[in-house]
Amino acid sequence: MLIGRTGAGKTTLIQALEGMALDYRKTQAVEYLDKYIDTPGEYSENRWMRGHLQVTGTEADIVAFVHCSTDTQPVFINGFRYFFPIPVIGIITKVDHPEADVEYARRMLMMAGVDEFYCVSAFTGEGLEELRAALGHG
Ligand SMILES: Nc1nc2c(ncn2[C@@H]2O[C@H](COP(=O)(O)OP(=O)(O)O)[C@@H](O)[C@H]2O)c(=O)[nH]1
Ligand SMILES: [Mg+2]
Repeated sequence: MLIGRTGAGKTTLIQALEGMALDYRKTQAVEYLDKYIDTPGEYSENRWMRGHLQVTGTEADIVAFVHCSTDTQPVFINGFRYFFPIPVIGIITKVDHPEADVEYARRMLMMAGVDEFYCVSAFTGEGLEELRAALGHG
């Protein structure tokens, strides 16, 4: 299950991991795909929706906290990792971007309690192999 703010690159990343054409579409609801659960950014942005993420997370094997490398504000509250009693990984997206600040994203994810990170670009394909392998989709 991928979580993170609207525009972080969750849906595009799933398309890239699945070898699909990248096609922008706003995610309006929880979407159950073959190997992924995609979530709307609002679920991560609004504190009253956090419970929805926890409930949906019970259907997942791994939760990925997706933090965009161009974000200059934290997305996840401190220790949010501990809301989920299953493995959590951090995914830092858009590393191809000229304004990417991977270290900031990594620090924010660490404050959320994440200690395993994957740096990816859906546009260039960087990091996708490692991520697929980590998800057991290699
Ligand atoms: N530079 C760059 N932009 C990306 C990348 N992945 C997604 N984007 C752009 O970020 C925007 C939001 O992507 P989307 O996948 O819809 O984000 P979501 O709301 O988290 O599902 C779109 O305009 C994408 O084209 C990437 O790897 N690099
Ligand atoms: Mg989306």
